[in-house]
Order: sequence, then structure tokens, then C-alpha cells
Amino acid sequence: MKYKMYIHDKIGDRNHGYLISIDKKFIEFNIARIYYIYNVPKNTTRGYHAHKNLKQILFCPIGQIVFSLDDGVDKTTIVLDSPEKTLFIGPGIWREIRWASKKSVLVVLASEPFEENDYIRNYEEYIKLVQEGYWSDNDENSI
Ligand code: T46
Repeated sequence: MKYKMYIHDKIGDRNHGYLISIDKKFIEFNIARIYYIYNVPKNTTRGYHAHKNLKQILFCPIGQIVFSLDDGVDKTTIVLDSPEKTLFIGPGIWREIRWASKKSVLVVLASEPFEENDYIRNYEEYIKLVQEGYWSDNDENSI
């Protein structure tokens, strides 16, 4: 699985508010780190990288954030615009992330501690690794 969006059931009603409970089965790794990104001006784009090994679960409890994901062959767009949605992104996915509304917050559960060496921040280098099969099914780095 390279990436996948889940939509979770909410508990509650409009008079009292809602609660979302995310079961462990949606988090297929041990969480080594949590970070969040906020106060990003509307229409700012971040990301522009892929990870060698990192797995992440991302959610946007407030606002709207648009993910342009690229596995080196196919590209797709995923919008997190509801607290009910979570997005899993595995290794080897190039991402560009646009803050589509003011005051959006991105919360991330990560499988590894922060490690700059895990980042590929150059798109040509990323495509080269894809073509060399760095994340191919038989590779130990695949998910
Ligand atoms: C990702 C997207 C969704 C740290 O020191 N510790 C950390 O845990 C993180 C995540 C970042 N940093 C440093 C590295 C940079 O000097 O914070 C600075 C900003 O990070 P970056 O430019 O990578 O931020 P984004 O928004 O482009 O990417 C981040 C995550 O780094 C990345 O893993 O998938 O959010």
C-alpha cells in the first residue's frame, strides 16, 4: 500500500458535537513521533519531497489541505477537508501539499524519529530511485 485515505465514523450529534475514535487497525506501525503544522498562509505549498522509509498517518482536524501525490508513474490528488478523514502515506511517494484554507492544521503520526537522511528533496533524484526499483515489491524498503 503506497497511500490510502480512510473515512471514519463520527459519534455524536449536532447538538452536542462529534467524537472520532481511530482504531489501532488503521495505524499499521508503532508511532515514533507526532508533529503538527499550523499558521500556514492560505495557498502556501509545502512538501516537495519523498521519504525513503517513513510511514505516516495524516489528518486535518481543522480546515482543508490538498495533497498531490506521485509514485513516480501515477499522480493523484487527495483532499483532507474533514476531521473524519485520515490519509496513510508510505515510503516512496513524492508529495506537494497545499494549504487550501486559512487556519488549516495538519497532524501527523510518524513511524520513525525525524531523520533528514530519510528525505529525498530533489525530484530528479526521486525519479532515478523509482526507476532503479528502490521501492519495488521485492525490495526490503517496499511497504
Ligand atoms: C511530511 C509533510 C507532511 C524537524 O526538525 N522535525 C520534524 O519532526 C519535522 C517533520 C521537520 N523538522 C524540520 C525539518 C525542516 O528544517 O522542520 C523543517 C520543516 O520541515 P519540512 O520542510 O520537511 O516541512 P514540510 O511541511 O515540507 O514536510 C513535513 C514533514 O517534514 C514531511 O515528513 O511528510 O510535513
